[in-house]
Amino acid sequence: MENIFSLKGKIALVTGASYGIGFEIAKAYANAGAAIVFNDISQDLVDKGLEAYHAYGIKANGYVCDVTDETAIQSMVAQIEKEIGIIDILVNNAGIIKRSPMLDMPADEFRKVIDIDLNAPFIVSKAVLPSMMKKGHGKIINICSMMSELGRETVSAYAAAKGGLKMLTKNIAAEFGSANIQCNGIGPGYIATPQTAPLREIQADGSRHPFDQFIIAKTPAARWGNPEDLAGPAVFLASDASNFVNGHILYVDGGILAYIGKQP
Ligand code: NAP
Ligand code: GCO
Repeated sequence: MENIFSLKGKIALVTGASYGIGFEIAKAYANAGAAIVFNDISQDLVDKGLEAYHAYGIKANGYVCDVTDETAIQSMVAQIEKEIGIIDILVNNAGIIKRSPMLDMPADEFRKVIDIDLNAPFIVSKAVLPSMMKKGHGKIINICSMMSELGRETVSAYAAAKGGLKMLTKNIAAEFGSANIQCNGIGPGYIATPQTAPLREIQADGSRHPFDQFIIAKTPAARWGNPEDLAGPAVFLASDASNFVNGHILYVDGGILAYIGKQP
């Protein structure tokens, strides 16, 4: 059984993986035997990421690349293929969120979230698919969200993007399944990373942030997730153990989607 979860001999590209969820997924892949390649938006972040991987004894390869820039992504993938090898596993992790009431959100902010959270996974997937097809196998894992299924005030752009990413996942599965390429999603619940730090800030009176308390009440596990909680599901979807799983969004949410919420 252990072998079917092994990533030995595989090359994994995780976008936006200098820290946060992407970093933990890449770390799990390295521990499962994969060679790690990641990108981030600045050299400073890539250097910080390389140091962080090194601290865990992982020799990662980092590239500065904005995932929304198709030309830059195409040349980064060509460079990776030349320097390291063909990408077997792609995790479209890079993402941002803008929290604002819809009526206060300028259209260009909405577009920026869609660009990074939805257009970029299309761009990066398109860059890696041709070589995966030539090689006869591949894994694409898109990092979706609770907002792939649910709406909430102030996250209109993010929910639209993550809902679209769910359907892009199903479409890549449909279009490339016959080439032995599996495309699935991971839908994390509320995870403690820099992206959600504003929702967990301790209040002036020392109490927990109201949203923090809300999430605890909405989560059967009665806790925020940690990036490490995503490691096992991510390894499963990148490994031979999931070769007949395609177009599936695996929610790793402590039970939020199954639960009406704790009665007041
Ligand atoms: P994070 O801490 O904000 O990390 C996001 C990463 O993506 C950062 O390294 C960021 O770099 C990078 N990035 C942003 N825009 C980029 C671009 N244009 N090109 C390249 N890299 C870019 O977020 P996270 O919490 O780890 O989330 C990672 C993914 O999980 C995101 O897709 C997020 O939507 C999703 N997710 C998060 C949660 C959660 O509760 N945290 C739950 C569900 C889904 P910079 O620092 O330069 O921006
Ligand atoms: C928010 C949070 C969420 C999480 C995640 C939940 O403001 O509601 O940032 O969107 O990031 O996507 O799955």
